[in-house]
Amino acid sequence: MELKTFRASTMALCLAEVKSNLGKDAVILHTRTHKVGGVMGLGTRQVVEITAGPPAPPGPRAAPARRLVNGTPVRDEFVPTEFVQRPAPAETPAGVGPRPALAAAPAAPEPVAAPRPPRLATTASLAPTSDAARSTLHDELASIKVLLGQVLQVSRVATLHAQRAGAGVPAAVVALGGLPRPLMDLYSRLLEQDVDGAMADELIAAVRDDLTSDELADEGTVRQALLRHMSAFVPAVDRVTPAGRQPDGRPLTIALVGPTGVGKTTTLAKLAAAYKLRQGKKVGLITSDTYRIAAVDQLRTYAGIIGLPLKVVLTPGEIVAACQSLADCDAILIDSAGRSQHDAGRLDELRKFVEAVAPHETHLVLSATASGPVMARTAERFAALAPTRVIFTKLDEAVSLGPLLGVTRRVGLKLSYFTTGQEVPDHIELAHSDRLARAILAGELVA
Ligand SMILES: Nc1nc2c(ncn2[C@@H]2O[C@H](COP(=O)(O)OP(=O)(O)O)[C@@H](O)[C@H]2O)c(=O)[nH]1
Ligand SMILES: [Mg+2]
Repeated sequence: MELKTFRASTMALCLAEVKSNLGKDAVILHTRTHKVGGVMGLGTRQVVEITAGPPAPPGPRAAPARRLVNGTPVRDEFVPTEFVQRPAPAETPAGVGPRPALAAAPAAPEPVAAPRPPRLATTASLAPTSDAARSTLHDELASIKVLLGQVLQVSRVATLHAQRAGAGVPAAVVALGGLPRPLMDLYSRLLEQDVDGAMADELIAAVRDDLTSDELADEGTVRQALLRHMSAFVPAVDRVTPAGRQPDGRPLTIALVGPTGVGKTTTLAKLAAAYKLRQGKKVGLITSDTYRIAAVDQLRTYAGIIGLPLKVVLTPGEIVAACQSLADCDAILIDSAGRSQHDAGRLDELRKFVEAVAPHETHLVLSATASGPVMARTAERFAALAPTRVIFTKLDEAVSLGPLLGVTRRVGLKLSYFTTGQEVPDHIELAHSDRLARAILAGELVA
């Protein structure tokens, strides 16, 4: 028989090639799928290869060969009759006696009546008579089970990925079929927790490159490696900046900026309480949030309870004077009015306040309850205020923490604090990369 090898990017295309070259009754002897190109397994291209020959002449039972039925390669013998819908009544039962090769099948109308039930193809006898045959059947069923599991998981991951990316499934996901189970599980976990798709790809590729194949089979080792890589994406300050006189002679001056309602005032009160009550430092408060009477009252109430001086300022000139009047403090904490990232004019006004003070630290406050794209856009607009740190608030209320990974990386600033509830002063903690990485995988902060 004259054999030919056909190659294409998908099985369907390759089969179409075979059909158009050798006809619909072509005999398929071998199929193989392999990958070409790409870097570290990502971006590889799949190539499907089919070796086929022309239809075999009619005659006694030919050597086992696969054939095309409606574009699907199947083994000729051992196809259980219940899976085959035959148009003609008189047909030799499958697996019994010699059957003509498909090539010689009497002009069966093509395609065969549709829709047809799924057809299983196996090389093992379904009624094994020997131990060897039983073992072959067992092995084949086991490998089908594994394959099916992989297919289901790849399709689950692909769906998640497509939802995240809002686009089709990238080549990287298609290439995931061969990922070890622990890595695949963590990959879907990242996507379930709303980690940006491209970032999840990057993390998984990094872990895979880091570990040996033995290590990749161990769930604990894979998890630790992933946490290490995730932590690297969310750098944190790791210590509270000590209050006290700074090299420029001024008290440590910290401003909080961010959109309305994210928790700036509450967080400022928590920080003030921590400096004063836990560290015994002398703290002064300033607010420029005079747009809402309630906003000043809110901070005044906290200042009264904690026992701190509060200055309310209306202009950039006044804020400089207020800082000078608090020069004997160890720390000056500045609250600001929330600014919509869509309101360029007011954002510019806030920028003038901040520039007049030149704080030692400006913390951008972002609520973890916002979506990744919203946080990213907000951070972009507030970049005009030259923030130096990021505070994530409301970690207790966020549905998933995955977006924090992408946002932190995009902003390129260290994390300073997380807040985890409404209570002043308790619901605040120093940011820790590892803790956040664990929380992202767990879906919540865990003790
Ligand atoms: N669940 C939860 N609520 C918070 C947290 N931080 C602040 N809040 C609440 O968010 C609302 C707005 O807070 P506020 O400090 O006034 O926000 P601002 O407009 O940015 O100053 C208030 O009801 C706070 O109690 C937090 O970490 N978790
Ligand atoms: Mg406020």
